[in-house]
Amino acid sequence: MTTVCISHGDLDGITSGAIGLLAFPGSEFYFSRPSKIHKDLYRIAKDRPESVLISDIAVNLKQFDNILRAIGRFPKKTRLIWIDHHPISSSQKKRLASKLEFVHEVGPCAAELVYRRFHEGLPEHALRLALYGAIGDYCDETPFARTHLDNYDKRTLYLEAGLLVQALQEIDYRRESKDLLRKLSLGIEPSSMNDIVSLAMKATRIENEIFRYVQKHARKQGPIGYVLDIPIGGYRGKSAKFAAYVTDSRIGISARSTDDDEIDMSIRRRGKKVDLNRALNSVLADLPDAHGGGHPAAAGASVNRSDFPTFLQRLAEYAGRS
Ligand SMILES: [Mn+2]
Repeated sequence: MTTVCISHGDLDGITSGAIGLLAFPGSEFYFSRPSKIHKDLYRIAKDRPESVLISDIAVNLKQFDNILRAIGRFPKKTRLIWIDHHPISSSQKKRLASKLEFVHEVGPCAAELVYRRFHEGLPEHALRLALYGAIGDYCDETPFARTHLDNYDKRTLYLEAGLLVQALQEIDYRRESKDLLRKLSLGIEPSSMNDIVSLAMKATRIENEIFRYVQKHARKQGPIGYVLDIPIGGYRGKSAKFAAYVTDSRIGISARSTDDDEIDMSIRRRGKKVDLNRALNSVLADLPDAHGGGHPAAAGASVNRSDFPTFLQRLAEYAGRS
């Protein structure tokens, strides 16, 4: 019988997954994401695992029924735990909680929630991993994070977490991230991983170039600053933030044209006025083939290329009202 941990590929996903491995030693580990978690669950159900821990995967509204069906495929005695911090409606939360152990809170990062759920018996370095996750997801102002950051020298923890945040910009998410996750669960510090340190330095130099690129190329529409097709993969969240700053806007977007004529966006806010997740729910509702969502401060969306101007205009109007 096996236990399985499933998590997301960003820093909060990796650290929450690494804490999961400490809580369920010897687990299989898989990366997933909201758009494919139902398929992964179908596949994993066939192995009839003893327990499954899912962390940092948002519950996808559009796949909700498929997710419930996939959960129904597991044997009765499989222990299913889903720990997440992305916004979800209370009715969906209730329905999910009737099928499995659903640990959910908006505010803390997933790594904090996984740590708090299993903290008894976890080694000391699990707590550091929870703090790296919190820093990675900008969730470092919760009572838990504040208290524990204060127990160490928080400047050192920001350095360690910063190395991970930066290196992840340059890492192939499936293979190398899995290695990284295993090392973190063993308690190896990022500053002791030579490959991570040099990737982090490389990523930081690239980031500085990107800042200058965005300074030159960002455009402004009302309260939105956006940049289209930065000439490098990744760095989307960062370039979105830069686009807001250099155009003195409340919302920043880094947009990328895809091969199938869509515009794929990372969206960040500047200041705390606009709830991006809510804004997208409202703005995307009647745009054909459009989808997106995320957190109040960080989100993603995708629209048909021809709808991009309409999208910008509606989002600008929404931001103007909030
Ligand atoms: Mn997260």
